[in-house]
Amino acid sequence: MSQRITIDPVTRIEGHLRIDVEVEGGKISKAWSSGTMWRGIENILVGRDPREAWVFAQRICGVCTTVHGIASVRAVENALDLEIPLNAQLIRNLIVIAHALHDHIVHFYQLSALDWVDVVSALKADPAKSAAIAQSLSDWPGNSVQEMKAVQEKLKDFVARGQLGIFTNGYWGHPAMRLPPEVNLLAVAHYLQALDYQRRALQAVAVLGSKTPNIQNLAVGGVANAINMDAASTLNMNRLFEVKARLEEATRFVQQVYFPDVCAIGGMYADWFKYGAGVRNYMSVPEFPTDAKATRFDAPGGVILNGDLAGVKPIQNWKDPYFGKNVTEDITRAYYDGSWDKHPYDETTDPKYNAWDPAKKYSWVKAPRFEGRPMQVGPLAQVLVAYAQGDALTQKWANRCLEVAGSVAKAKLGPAVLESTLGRIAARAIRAAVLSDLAMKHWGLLAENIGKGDTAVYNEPKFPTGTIRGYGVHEAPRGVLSHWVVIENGKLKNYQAVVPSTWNAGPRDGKDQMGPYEASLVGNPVAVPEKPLEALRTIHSFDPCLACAIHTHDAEGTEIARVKVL
Ligand code: NFE
Ligand code: MG
Repeated sequence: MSQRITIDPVTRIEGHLRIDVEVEGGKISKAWSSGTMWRGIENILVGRDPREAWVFAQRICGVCTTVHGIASVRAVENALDLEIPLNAQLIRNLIVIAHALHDHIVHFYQLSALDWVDVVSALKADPAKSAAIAQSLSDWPGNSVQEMKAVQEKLKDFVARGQLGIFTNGYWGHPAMRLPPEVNLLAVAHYLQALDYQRRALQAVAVLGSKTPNIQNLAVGGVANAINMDAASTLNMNRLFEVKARLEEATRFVQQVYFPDVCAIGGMYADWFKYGAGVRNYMSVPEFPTDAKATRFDAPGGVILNGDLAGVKPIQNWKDPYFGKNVTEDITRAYYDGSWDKHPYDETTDPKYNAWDPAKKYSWVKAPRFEGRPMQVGPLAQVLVAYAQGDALTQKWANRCLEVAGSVAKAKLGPAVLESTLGRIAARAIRAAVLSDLAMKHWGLLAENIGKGDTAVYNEPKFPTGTIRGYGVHEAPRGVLSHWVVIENGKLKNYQAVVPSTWNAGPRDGKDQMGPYEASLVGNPVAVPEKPLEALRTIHSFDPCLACAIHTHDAEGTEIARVKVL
């Protein structure tokens, strides 16, 4: 007999997501992913000046604010064929890297680790053993016996006062939780330290962007950071070194804590390399240009179909028609007026809500397609596409992680195991480690270019009469982001954002092809239907951001179990 479970809302994510699954014989047989809110920022942009679009677009999300600003200015620059100065590229790159380091640290510790780490079990740990395990993984100074003891005391105190706070509703003691108490304690210690180090990465964003969230320094044509080494209120030596110091702190945390934790804990849950692959088409776009014209990139883009790494097809640059021509969005199963699959330039966004109905329309998220196919985007796609193209940094960190996980699991692990729930989490740590190396490189490129006396940051845009079109791509923390603009006589006529969580969280399409969340859930085990921890593991591995994906409705269904979870 099959059993229906509705998880609504899915929490420890940004926004409102509902997941429905059918469980048969302890395994998920069917799944539906529904975004349950609609905001309409694309429609707000129509009629506006393209130079100010980024300020509004950045408000699409409170988590990845910067990325929508970046994609927006790149879209307008693409439509104008406007080159920006090298300093502007590099300052944008540094903001993007710093923001992503913060985002990845938060994803693992705050948003997904507690699906694997049992906080309550940490009370039983021997702090000396925890410290010894932590010290065997890296020489991070926060791995001392005193640190582990202090964290355990803090936890004991919470529990004694009946105040587990944000930890209250976790699935503690669930049979799928399998770490020894000592590993749980070290992970809780790092959870608390992560709160501090993610903040340091964001401080670098704030120095370059004037504030965060929602940076202020972007412009169509470049950035608004005046560069003058001799002035107090500009980007000067002090501020450059402030950025460097914060990036170094975040880098240390990523390389000495986040990366080793994920790879070692991954090895202890190695069976989760078997579940959650789902859609095995992957896409990423090139990122981190190292020249003003954006012809060379430090992270490659490309497409992999059906998990065929050897057949990877590159996306060369931000104007490559292979990407620009082949993206569509399908609304057959989404709450918009009509039933079509259209290129973003030709799309409309006409909200039309019907009751949640898995046989018809059931989500506010549109279903993006590439050459008609669902695509998985995100760190896993970034890592596989880069690995398959021989990217040295990605290969270095991916191989290191697979070695650590393999030695803990006592198995030989190749990159193919990354196509899984656990692989998605590992890929994020691998990507973060790659970014941490790139942080120093791009800081050096900026310092060197300024050292040559180049202070240019802006080229003024000029809008022609008539119609122009363009798209801006960005490899955001959750994957491929693209903004598409149609500009008529200097005003926005159409604005479409096709966002990472839209690619991954989207519903079925006109051909009934499932989206990545849905496909990845099918086959997952569920030990206790009232506590569907395993489904959450897979969904959280994508780090859903529904504010991004849909740019409040709550449907009532008939179900056996309806659960709210931490
Ligand atoms: Ni709101 Fe974002 C975008 C998504 S960054 S978090 O764009 O999805 O990954
Ligand atoms: Mg959109």
